[in-house]
Amino acid sequence: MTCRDAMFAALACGSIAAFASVADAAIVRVTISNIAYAPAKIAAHVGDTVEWDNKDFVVHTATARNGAWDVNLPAGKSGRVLLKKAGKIGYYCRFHPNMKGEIDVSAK
Ligand SMILES: [Cu+2]
Repeated sequence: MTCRDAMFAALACGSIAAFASVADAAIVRVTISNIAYAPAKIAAHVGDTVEWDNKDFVVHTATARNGAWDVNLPAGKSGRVLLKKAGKIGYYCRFHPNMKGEIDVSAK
């Protein structure tokens, strides 16, 4: 039984924190509505995935200013990126440059 299983089974696991940092990559969700990212600023860890959920009726993107990724987000669709490096990454929408977001990626 893994530590994670034990947490669900018994609500107690002494090493859950250490275990979680290795195995439990999170999905950090950002909603897009009314031509804006919400929340605009998020914090995440290396190995986490960011998922943008486009609730608007127009296409958006999440385009990293450093060129690391460019996620196309058709109307009503979602898209993901895996965070591979620590550091602050600013991003924007190629179609609506006023749409701005930031991800503060910390090491594990
Ligand atoms: Cu857009």
